[in-house]
Amino acid sequence: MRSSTAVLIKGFRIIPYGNNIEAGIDIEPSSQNCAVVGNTIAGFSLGSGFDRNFYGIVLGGYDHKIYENIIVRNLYGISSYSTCDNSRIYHNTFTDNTFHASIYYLANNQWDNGYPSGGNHWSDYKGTDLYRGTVQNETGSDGIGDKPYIVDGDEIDRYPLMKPYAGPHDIVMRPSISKTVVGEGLNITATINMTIINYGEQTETCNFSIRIDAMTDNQTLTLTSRNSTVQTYAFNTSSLPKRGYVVAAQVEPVPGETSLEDNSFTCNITVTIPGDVDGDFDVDIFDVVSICTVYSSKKGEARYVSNCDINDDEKIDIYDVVIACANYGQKYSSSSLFSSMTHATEGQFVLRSNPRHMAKSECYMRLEC
Ligand SMILES: [Ca+2]
Ligand SMILES: [Ca+2]
Ligand SMILES: [Ca+2]
Ligand SMILES: [Ca+2]
Repeated sequence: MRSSTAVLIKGFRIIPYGNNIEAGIDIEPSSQNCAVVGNTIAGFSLGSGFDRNFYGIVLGGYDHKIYENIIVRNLYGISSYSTCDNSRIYHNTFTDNTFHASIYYLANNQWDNGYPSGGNHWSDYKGTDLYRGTVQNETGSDGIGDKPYIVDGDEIDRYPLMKPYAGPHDIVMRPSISKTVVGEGLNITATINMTIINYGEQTETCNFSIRIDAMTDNQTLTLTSRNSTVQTYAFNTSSLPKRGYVVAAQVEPVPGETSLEDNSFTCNITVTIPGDVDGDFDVDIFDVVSICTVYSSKKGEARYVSNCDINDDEKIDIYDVVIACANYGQKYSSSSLFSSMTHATEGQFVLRSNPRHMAKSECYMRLEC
């Protein structure tokens, strides 16, 4: 765009066509007050041997708004002319660019839309999200990284998004389970934390439900924008026989929500032979190697793997190895989960469970061949 004022570029998929296309969108320094909204700008990084965008967007001039674009697989996601000031760039997704941004060192732009609206999603952002608020010092997740993202030089996104922007209504559930493999008879309680976060920009009321084996719980939650709550459950396994116990949780979508992949969660907590840290119902060399790989680590350290902490004392040491070695070679056949296998009709087998191992709701399953 050259000498353009108040031009809107919206909803395009922009890809290179021909060799050495320099930019997906080029806003020259003589332009002002334009908007680039909701486009996908997909180039190819250098070295691909095909058509390529060197730059997804080249930004120049003043007072533009660049938002809700997906900028992917370019050499530079966004670059700038030496005249490039007072534009606002937010709610974009930058992913798989060789360099996300290269901005003139004297440029002065805003790389977020303030709080709680937020900034951009950068695929190489490494920060965590434990805090909320305008200076990210209040306890609780909010979907915004706790530390700013350095765009280039002193151009900074103060509120980088933890996931690609998904519209003004988005509820996210983050699960955390203290152990998913537990030794039978070890009197261990798994802690299940489900963090439900309102990534959206309005107050939302949502229905949360969870099933942990036979236990169910339902909650109606009201969360203001960028606020979260943690639902905590304890699952004591001490008297439970060997098998998998289902944990299934979901948050019903709120009106207008489109990003649903993070609204539900399912996993198993497996009760098994003590020492079977990979949960495949045997204690073999793979389990011992898994423990040895993280040997001497403690809870809170990056190397610590809670399933390898067999006695659940928050450290992986000789006592865990001893438990595994004491049970080395033991196997628990999956067939013993079932009391009988009967031929029902041609092409079907009915497996009837041993009630000692299966919940009532899972008393049989049918395989159709
Ligand atoms: Ca945060
Ligand atoms: Ca969602
Ligand atoms: Ca195993
Ligand atoms: Ca231990």
